Amino acid sequence: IRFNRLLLTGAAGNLGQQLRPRLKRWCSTLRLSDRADLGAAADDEELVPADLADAAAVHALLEGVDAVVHMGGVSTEQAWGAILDANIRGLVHLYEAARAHGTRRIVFASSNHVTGFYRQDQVVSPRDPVRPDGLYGLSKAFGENLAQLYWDRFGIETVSLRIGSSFPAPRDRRMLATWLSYDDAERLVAAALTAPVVGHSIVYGMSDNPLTWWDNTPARHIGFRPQDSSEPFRAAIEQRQAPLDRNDPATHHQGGAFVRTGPFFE
Ligand code: 15L
Repeated sequence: IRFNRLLLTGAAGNLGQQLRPRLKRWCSTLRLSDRADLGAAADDEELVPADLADAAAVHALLEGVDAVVHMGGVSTEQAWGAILDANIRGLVHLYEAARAHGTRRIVFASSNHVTGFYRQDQVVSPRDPVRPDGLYGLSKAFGENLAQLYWDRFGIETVSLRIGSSFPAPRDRRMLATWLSYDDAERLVAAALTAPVVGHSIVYGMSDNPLTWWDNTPARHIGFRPQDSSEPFRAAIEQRQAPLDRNDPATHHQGGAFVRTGPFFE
């Protein structure tokens, strides 16, 4: 499938920067957006800076867009005001603009923190109840529910990606389970964009790691086949990282330190 115009939000972010050159093969024009600086436009790129909290700006952003890869928004536990603006208001603005402009599909960067309060001795599937580990995870659960509503009422398709930890390499023991390589992140987004029928589907984003807390079998129809693994990094991480503190809730829960991080409503 080839889109005429594909929008990548959060294009200046960690994953957005990785996806920017990799999404070009799926579209004639790649529209890039962020609040932060996007550099210069390459061939077949359009730069449209926008703040997700600005409804009019987001409305204009979606004009002429066939599909969206929504990496924009707050990506860590932060003050409630920032989460409210970008991840709650911003998502409503995005879906309303998609409805107004007839956008067909949105690939939504959700997060494993939607289910971060499950324990590390539980295997969770996209069908299990959510269990956010903070306001950030809660905002991503809202996003998934919003996506479901816009599919049920308006026929806009979404794949919600519950991304694990997408970095150049796993950084600690937890990421041996949650790591998603950049190449696998590209495979995940490509599968979510091109799977023929998705309605609203939820899929966990992790590489082919030997140890996993997530069961993606309900999302097999998306056709995501990770090819990388955290295994080659295991020995070095186990040697480097101090033994885990059994009294720390971060040791027991899938969300790791997110279960005890953040200003909350202060
Ligand atoms: C996330 O949702 C964050 O965006 C990312 O920065 C990582 O912290 C990741 O989760 C994780 O769980 O490791």
